Amino acid sequence: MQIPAELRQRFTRAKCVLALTGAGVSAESGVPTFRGGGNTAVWKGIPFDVISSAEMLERDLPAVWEWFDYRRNFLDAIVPNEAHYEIARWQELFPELTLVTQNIDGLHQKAGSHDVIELHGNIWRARCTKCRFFHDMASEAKRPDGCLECGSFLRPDVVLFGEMLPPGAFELAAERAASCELCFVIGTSGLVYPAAAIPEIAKAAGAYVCEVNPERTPLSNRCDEVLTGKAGEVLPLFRS
Ligand code: BJW
Repeated sequence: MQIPAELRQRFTRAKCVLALTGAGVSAESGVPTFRGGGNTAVWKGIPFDVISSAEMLERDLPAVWEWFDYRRNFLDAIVPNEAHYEIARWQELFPELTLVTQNIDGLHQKAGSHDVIELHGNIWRARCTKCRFFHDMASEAKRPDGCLECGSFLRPDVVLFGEMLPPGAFELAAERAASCELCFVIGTSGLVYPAAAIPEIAKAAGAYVCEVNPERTPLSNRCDEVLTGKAGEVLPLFRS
């Protein structure tokens, strides 16, 4: 594949770029996506949109923890791939780069990206259900049993279906989307809102929007360019 001339020219000249990433960017690291390949992730017979929901948290917090503990253990051995590293390099390339991710795995940060806007939280943090105190679990072998501040129940600091996004996260991403020249949509099915509105906001404000995905998505038709392929293979092509 070759990067089309117009996109390459825009990439070379751009000063203000935004990238929205989703589960597909971590796929080449071995992290399963939620909906890829015609399948939907299932945990012990429970579809992920049921186990990862506000309703389930209310009904069965230990089951939700079991699902997230399993995933943290799995992610512990996972390392970033070329796509994460390439996006991290873009920080040096563009005067302004905003990285907005729906991923909770922390792999962008592991690859060196900073100031990442995490729309759906981070699996390596817990937060108190009462006082909202945050607990970093990345450096701890064992998850604390209760809040170290007030003793109340802890929950994963991730955004489940039916929950609000972290205060200010979407607003900041939307503001950056409205002022970027070039917007990349990488490895997301574009089905989950409000995250999927980010490229729409960028497009409406005049940005050139480029999707990178092996499959077409509901966003594809509204993009100026669709690069069909894996992020870890496509993104390095911008360097050659
Ligand atoms: C590759 C690749 C490779 C493979 N390279 N690519 C408007 C309309 C209808 C419904 C709603 C709406 N607005 C809000 C809603 C409700 C809901 C929603 O959007 N539902 C839709 C599914 C219909 N949204 C919410 O509930 C959100 N909250 C909210 O709106 O609050 C206000 C509110 C409150 C109360 C009531 C109503 C509204 C919160 C959404 C939170 C999503 N959380 C999850 C789980 C996080 C925790 C966990 O991990 O368990 O976040 S869901 C899951 O989907 C996860 C992801 O971040 C998110 C997006 O998925 P993503 O990243 O796109 O992954 P996939 O698997 O879908 O796609 C992978 C893609 O990669 C595919 O396209 C592949 O082809 C591609 N790929 N290999 C590049 N190598």
